[in-house]
Amino acid sequence: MEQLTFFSVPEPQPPKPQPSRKNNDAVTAIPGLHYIKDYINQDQHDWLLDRIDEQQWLDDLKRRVQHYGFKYDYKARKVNHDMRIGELPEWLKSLSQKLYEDKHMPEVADQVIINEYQPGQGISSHIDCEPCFKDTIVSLSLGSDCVMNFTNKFDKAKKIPVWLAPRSLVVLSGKARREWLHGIAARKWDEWDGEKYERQRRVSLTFRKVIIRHNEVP
Ligand SMILES: O=C(O)CCC(=O)C(=O)O
Repeated sequence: MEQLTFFSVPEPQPPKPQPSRKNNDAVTAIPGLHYIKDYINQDQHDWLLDRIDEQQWLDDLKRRVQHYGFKYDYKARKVNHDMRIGELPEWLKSLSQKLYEDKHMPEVADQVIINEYQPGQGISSHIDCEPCFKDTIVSLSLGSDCVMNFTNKFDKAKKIPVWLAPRSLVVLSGKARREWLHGIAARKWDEWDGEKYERQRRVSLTFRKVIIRHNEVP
């Protein structure tokens, strides 16, 4: 009887989400949306998160952010040559290059925003500034799973959730980028197939190519 104490009864595990089928539905319903599971491996994931956490976070929004390449002005919804920070750091440059080589972006990204979401934090539904950034926008998820909600710009009743797993990529181009808003509800859990999933800290890297109008180049 005493020996039983050496064996711990495994904690019941929360059900693991099975998102692929539903994301396949979303990918069919939203032209220009692509979801790539396991784009990076766990070591690359952990290495990236370590690099990110070595950098300075800005906390002028409700969530912490880091801007690379160009600073983006959320209030004015603009980015111009004066907002150039410089080249992407090496650890982001190689990833931008890989996204281009893997044909997820038609050009090498020159702007990256890193968002950190603690449980309870989100991002309001939006379409990324169209005059600021070229067509394809790619976001890589680290840390927690979460649900990103897509809402059709012409028919707000059309809402489609997409499950974003850590190490996955979501690619927005064409209609997915211009005709669907995307956002993450500010809450501590997500619901999927009738089950609730608690969120952990999530960090995302969003890659964009800035549009610089010629009259703005010094
Ligand atoms: O967290 C994400 O995956 C998306 C971030 C985003 O939509 C943005 O920075 O505009």
